[in-house]
Amino acid sequence: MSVRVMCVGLACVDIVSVCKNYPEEDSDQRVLDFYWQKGGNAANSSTVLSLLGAKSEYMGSFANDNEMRFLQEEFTSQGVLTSNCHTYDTGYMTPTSIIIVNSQNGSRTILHASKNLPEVSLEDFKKIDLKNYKWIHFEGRPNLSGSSYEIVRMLAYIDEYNHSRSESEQIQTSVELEKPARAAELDQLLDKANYVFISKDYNQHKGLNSKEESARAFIQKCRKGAAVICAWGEDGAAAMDSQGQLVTSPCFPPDKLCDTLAAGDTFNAATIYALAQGKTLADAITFGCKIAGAKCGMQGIKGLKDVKFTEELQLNQ
Ligand SMILES: Nc1ncnc2c1ncn2[C@@H]1O[C@H](COP(=O)(O)OP(=O)(O)O)[C@@H](O)[C@H]1O
Ligand SMILES: *[C@@H]1O[C@H](CO)[C@@H](O)[C@H](O)[C@H]1NC(C)=O
Ligand SMILES: *[C@@H]1O[C@H](CO)[C@@H](O)[C@H](O)[C@H]1NC(C)=O
Ligand SMILES: *[C@@H]1O[C@H](CO)[C@@H](O)[C@H](O)[C@H]1NC(C)=O
Ligand SMILES: CC(=O)N[C@H]1CO[C@H](CO)[C@@H](O)[C@@H]1O
Repeated sequence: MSVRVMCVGLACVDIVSVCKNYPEEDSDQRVLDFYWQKGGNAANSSTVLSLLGAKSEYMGSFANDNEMRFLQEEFTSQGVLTSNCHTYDTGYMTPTSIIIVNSQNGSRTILHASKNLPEVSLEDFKKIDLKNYKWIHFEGRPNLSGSSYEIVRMLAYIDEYNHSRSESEQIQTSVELEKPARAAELDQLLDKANYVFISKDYNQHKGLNSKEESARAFIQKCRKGAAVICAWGEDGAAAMDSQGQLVTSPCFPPDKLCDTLAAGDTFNAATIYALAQGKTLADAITFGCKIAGAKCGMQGIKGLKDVKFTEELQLNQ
């Protein structure tokens, strides 16, 4: 079944050097490996959605530089549409992270460069034809535009659209609150979407110590009819709907743990994929944990394309 899902947020380029040791300052050495990789929460989740078989679209801002062309090629080869991205012409730079991996112990030192690329605005968003979408997911991004919080405005715009549509034509919305440092702004999104994904970091920053406790605390802040979903690393995930019904899933560890980066983006994408197909909250987070667990057994996310929905990964087992 093919459902069209859009993820709004950041795409960036990770420029990775894998070194024998962490380099000494002012030294000169060869690296063991070097590669570029597409990153950013929304970019990763839209890619996972496509790999799972959804019709997937990414919306974000593009600069007009080589890094953006790399990102676009990656999206295209992974089957993710990007035709509604606003490209800023000259003087803007794609957000980039220089990552130094120490091969001795896998430590990653990250140098973020994010200069001036504007966030997606309501004005850009209004150009899309909402009737093409079943689900729109927002990565909780900072509120940088001065007088208005564009994500709040985009969510309100979707609500307004939904208002005049029959239930089957309405668009489901979700937001992800991930970075505790942005809590003051991101908290504003809690009561603005139908599904709210809250990361373990974010919950712990609020003094919440388990997935169940987190779901119970945050559902109070969500709007009527909404659900909250809390992933909790090796402890799986929990979710609660607005009737206060709690559901949980354990984690599904791979045979051999390989790489847990982007596990959260994968969990969000797989859970949305299942929900968009009408699965229950309990089945959806279980599917999310299964796919995220499979991801942890591979390097990166591209291998998810080959994860067959074997019996173990069936939605309704
Ligand atoms: N070590 C692990 N083994 C298996 N699954 C895992 C592991 N770590 C995370 N996951 C899965 O990924 C989901 C998201 O993990 P989490 O650590 O919360 O994400 P992130 O750190 O990327 O925000 C979890 O709900 C779980 O299902
Ligand atoms: C890796 O080793 C470096 C020293 O070379 C140390 O500073 C760092 O904390 C280690 N990181 C991890 C994740 O073990
Ligand atoms: C953030 O958004 C609010 C509107 O919700 C606005 O009043 C405020 O000025 C914004 N702050 C910043 C730093 O952009
Ligand atoms: C996006 O996914 C890549 C793996 O494909 C990962 O290395 C990167 O850290 C992820 N980015 C984020 C923001 O999680
Ligand atoms: C699916 C969905 O989000 N529906 C909402 C659309 O917006 C109206 C308000 O205008 C809500 O009542 C619906 O729940």
